[in-house]
Amino acid sequence: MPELKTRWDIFCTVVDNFGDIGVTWRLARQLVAEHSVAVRLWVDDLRAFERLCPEIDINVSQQWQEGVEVRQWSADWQPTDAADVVIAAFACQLPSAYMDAMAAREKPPLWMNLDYLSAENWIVGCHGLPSVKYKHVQKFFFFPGFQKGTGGLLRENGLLERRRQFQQSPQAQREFLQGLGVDRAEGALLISLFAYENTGLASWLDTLAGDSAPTHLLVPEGRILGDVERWLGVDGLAAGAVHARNALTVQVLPFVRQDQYDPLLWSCDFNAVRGEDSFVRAQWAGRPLLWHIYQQEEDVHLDKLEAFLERYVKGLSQPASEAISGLWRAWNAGETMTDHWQSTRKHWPELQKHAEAWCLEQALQADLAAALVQFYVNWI
Ligand code: TRH
Repeated sequence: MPELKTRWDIFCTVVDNFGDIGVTWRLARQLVAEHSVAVRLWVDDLRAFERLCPEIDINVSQQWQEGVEVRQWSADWQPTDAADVVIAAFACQLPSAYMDAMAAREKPPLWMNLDYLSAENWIVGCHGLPSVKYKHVQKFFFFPGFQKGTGGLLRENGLLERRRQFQQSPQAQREFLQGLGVDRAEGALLISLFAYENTGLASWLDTLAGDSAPTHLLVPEGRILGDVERWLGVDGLAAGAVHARNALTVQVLPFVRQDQYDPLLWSCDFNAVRGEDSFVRAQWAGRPLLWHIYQQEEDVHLDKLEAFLERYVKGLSQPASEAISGLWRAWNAGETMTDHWQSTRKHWPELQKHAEAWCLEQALQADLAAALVQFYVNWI
């Protein structure tokens, strides 16, 4: 008799942007590909999903993508049986009929809340703890993180090896970039820019334009384009646009599918990223990065920024640590970037080495999908 696969349900509400679906789609695929479990991914907004995975048919309520059963999570919930493992991503509220279905199972499911990523220390104490109960079904906290005792980070099998091969092959990089219409100018520093609106951008672009060395800036279509337009003094920037200002070439890219975003990060010397998933992917790229953190009420995101920086700069010399921290703080405050960028460039080789070392250190932890499966195994 074939062994019955464990069934997992992942619930995702798209609050805004792409991080919620970005994380859950990545996790769902990895669980299927590497842990042979059956996954249903319930998503309330297939339009956001379609940007990451253009094969998604937004008019279909049930479809299979890369082995994952994708279900439209509509307001009008149809009765369905509960899975063995239930993940509510980012504290989303499950349909009440589904919670009843969980409680009606002979053996209740393992129910977890997959939380937001944070480098703060308190998450170690909370990871894996019981949370609320619905009837007799216990919910658990599951915290991704950068340190031992957390749920780790999403990292597919062989990711770093694929990245290394790509970065060692100028031809693979050239072909990939050419596919996006990018012809990298000889000797230019290649930077990708994915960020929220940012008043500090103009000063950074001024600095890059006035530099003695050339920079080629790649900007996937998104929220930062308005600031780029204002700086360039043009309207209606769209994918394909290329504008040169002194030493700086700005090129707008299409928003690439999620599996193409990795090679874009791997190709660049420096990546400006945001939110959660792109932030983690830039770390796996092994290159220096700049994080635009997702803003939260009462500025609690600033504590998260500092918690990450405190961890990240360990092992850097004092001046390099101050340079990169200063750059990140200025970016997240929307302040002038000039001096911070210049100081960062002074410590470039050290920051490059450090980015690779940080990546390897993080890869020593179990990845998040494996940690979830292990949590389930320990729980049974
Ligand atoms: O889009 P984000 O800002 O997402 C979020 C959400 O706002 C969420 O509500 C919030 O809680 C979280 O941030 C912290 O940034 P993030 O997380 O990096 O997600 C972006 C996704 O888009 C990621 O999976 C990478 C992907 N992406 C592409 O697939 N193609 C692209 O061209 C780019 C630029 C990104």
